[in-house]
Amino acid sequence: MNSNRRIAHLDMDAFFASVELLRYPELRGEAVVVGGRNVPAPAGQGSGLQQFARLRDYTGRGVITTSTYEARALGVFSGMGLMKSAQLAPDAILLPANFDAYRHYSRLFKAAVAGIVGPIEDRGIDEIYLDLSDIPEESAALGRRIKGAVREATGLSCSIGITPNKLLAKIASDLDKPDGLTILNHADIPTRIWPLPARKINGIGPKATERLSGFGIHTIGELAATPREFLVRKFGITTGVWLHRVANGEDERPVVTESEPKSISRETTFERDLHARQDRSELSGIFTSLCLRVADDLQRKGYLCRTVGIKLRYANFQAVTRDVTLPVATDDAAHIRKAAGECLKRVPLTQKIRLLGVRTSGLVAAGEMEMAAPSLQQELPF
Ligand code: DCP
Ligand code: MG
Repeated sequence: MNSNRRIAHLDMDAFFASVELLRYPELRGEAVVVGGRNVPAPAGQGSGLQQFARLRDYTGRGVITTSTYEARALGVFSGMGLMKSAQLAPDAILLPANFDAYRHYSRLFKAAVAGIVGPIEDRGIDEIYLDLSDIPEESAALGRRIKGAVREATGLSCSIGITPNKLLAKIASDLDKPDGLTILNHADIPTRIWPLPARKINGIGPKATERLSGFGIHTIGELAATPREFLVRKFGITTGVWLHRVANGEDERPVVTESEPKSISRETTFERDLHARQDRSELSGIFTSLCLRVADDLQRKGYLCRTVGIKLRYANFQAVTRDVTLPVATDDAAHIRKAAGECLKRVPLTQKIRLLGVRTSGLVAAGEMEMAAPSLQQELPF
């Protein structure tokens, strides 16, 4: 075990709500909730607080995406139904979600941190892991510098945990929210980690929490004090051993920093060789589904492609590829299907085929395209 690792977890504070406050600074200090569907956008700047919808005005089945700490003090949190939360905080201000803006600020804070520590592990829109092991600077000073860079780049606050591993870092970043910086070592586990409820461990969900509490295990400390053999008997070898390890603050997972992909592709080898004419409809269905899956991969990873290509392997194992460059970058399955279809027209189809693939390249981050498009730029950033 490498006991010299220094891993940080950084999580933005009330992220979506805090981004909204950049746009509407007059809402600072107010209980504000983001969420719902079809929530009207406020009328515009300069018309005072009257322009904002209140939670009590909402009817529908929408839920809270996030809330400011002032709203949380009234008992309204992520995931609660809006109408139910209106009973607790009728005067809280309700804003619709604005995902383009959240993605924009997400990119900004990640770039600011990467500027200090190098590659990061991206864990979603508002959290990252960092491996600080090779940086000589002392933890508190480095943590403050990272927080400063995030604030300078975005105007937003975040909370950071710096500990020997990812498991503890994730717990630590949450201990002093908002605007927290929590530095823990193995020696701090009994006092800082063991008193916490078991569900604070990333991976112990509601089901496991309930089962554990059935055995009288509520805190991480109680879990650590439970014999490993007991946990293995009740949860099976993998989970039992894992529960015992995490309760003792052990976690060896590396911080995984990946570079940008160059291409995104899907391919499939058929169960039997197919012929372009006799098996036309079957091939066409497979082809379309490959395009759908590639489009889905692009959308999930947040890229648009400029080039679409196909790969074919014939029954005799000979392979051919063709590609086409699009006038406008896309992540749309129908556009990809059309371009890939054009490629298909340019390959000989007399032989049977054993493999078909669809590949997209010339990738651009979807957000960067939005920023570049003049019509959208006016809406971004605030
Ligand atoms: N989010 C969501 N649905 C949820 C929880 C969160 O859409 N059930 C979104 C809104 C949050 C963002 O993800 O702003 C980040 O989630 P966090 O759990 O980190 O919550 P916050 O950043 O809002 O608050 P905190 O200060 O507790 O991190
Ligand atoms: Mg957060």
